[in-house]
Formats: sequence, structure tokens, C-alpha cells
Amino acid sequence: MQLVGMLDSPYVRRTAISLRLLGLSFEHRSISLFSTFEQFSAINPVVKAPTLVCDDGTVLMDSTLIIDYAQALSGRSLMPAGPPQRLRELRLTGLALAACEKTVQIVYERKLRPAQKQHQPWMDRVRGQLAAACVALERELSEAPPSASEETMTQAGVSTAVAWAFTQLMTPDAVSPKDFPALAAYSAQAESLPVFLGAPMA
Ligand SMILES: N[C@@H](CCC(=O)N[C@@H](CS)C(=O)NCC(=O)O)C(=O)O
Repeated sequence: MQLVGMLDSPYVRRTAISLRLLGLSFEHRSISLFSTFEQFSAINPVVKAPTLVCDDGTVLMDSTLIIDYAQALSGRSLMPAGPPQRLRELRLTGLALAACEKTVQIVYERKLRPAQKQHQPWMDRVRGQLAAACVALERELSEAPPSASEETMTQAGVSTAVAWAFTQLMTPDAVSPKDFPALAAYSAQAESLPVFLGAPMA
């Protein structure tokens, strides 16, 4: 199967890392949504990253759905099964995905919209939402950080570390590591793992 999309997308990156943690082999095609739009749209006319081209030719999109399929394929799961553990896992993953989404919105607003058409109230709202997601993640991680070992890492850990690294690459002005020490420390630990080093963001 082929994973299509660049690793500077947090969604592509969490998918690549998850596939590797699940022990699945795949070809990574680092195709840009923007500079190679035509090439991407020939694979998936919806032009969403990540896209997974399955071995039977089926084209999947959305990182969470791709990871769901990958888990079925591997017979393993990156989510704990017990309800209290699953609840916390879903909360952390949701916060991390919200942080990714808000960062992407800031990037698109800055890079794709002409400066004179940028709408400051919208930017303020999105920045506030990003900060709120990071505050909540920081509180959760201060209480109990997820595993930072490849053997026991779960989706909450993968998504949290990927989200933090993405905010630091794309919008360092919006969230500072000094305000989020637990997030920064957890991310640094995760980023030193071979599975993260094997999926570099830039
Ligand atoms: N919920 C989706 C979000 C994926 C997403 O928005 N990816 C961005 C790249 S970071 C994208 O495809 N952007 C192009 C577009 O939305 O037109 C997921 O988890 O995969």
C-alpha cells in the first residue's frame, strides 16, 4: 500500500508513525498538495493528505480512518481497550487533533489568503482555540504523560507529540515551550525515538 502526502502534514506524519508502530510496511509517496496538485489529484481527486492507496486500489482518506483500517489489517491496536483508559486516550487524541487543525488554519490563513483579505477576529479566535487545546494537553500531561516507549506508545502519545512538533515548526509565535513544559518535554522524548526520527517533519 502507498501512503501519499508530505510529512510536514501532522496528519500524514501521525499516520506514517502509526503504520510503523503497527508493524505494517508501505511505500511513502511524498507528494505535495500544493506544488504538485495535479499529480496528487490523479491519485485522489479530493486532494486530501494523507491518502492511502490500499493494495486492492481502494483510496482512503482521513488519518483516523486510515489508522482504523491499519489496525484491522495488523490485528493490533494503538488504543487501550479498557473504558477508563480508552476515555483518556480519546480525550488526549482529540485535543491533539484540534491543535493540529487550528495550526493548519493559521498556516492557511497566512500563506494562502492575501494579506489584505486576512480577518484578524478569525485569527484571534483560532489562536485562542489552539492555546486552549495546548493548555488542556499540558494539564493532562502534567498529571500523567503517556508512554514514550515504542513498545507501549499509544495513539494519544503519537498524536500529542506530532501536534506539538507541528505547532513549533509552523506557528512558534502562537505557543511557546516555556508555557508548556510538560508538552515540550514529552515531545522531545518522543522525537528521539527511531520511529519518529524515521518520519522527519522537514
Ligand atoms: N481530518 C483530516 C485532516 C486532513 C487535512 O486537512 N490535511 C490537510 C494537510 S495538513 C489537507 O489535506 N489540506 C488540503 C485541503 O484541505 O484542501 C485527517 O485527519 O486526515
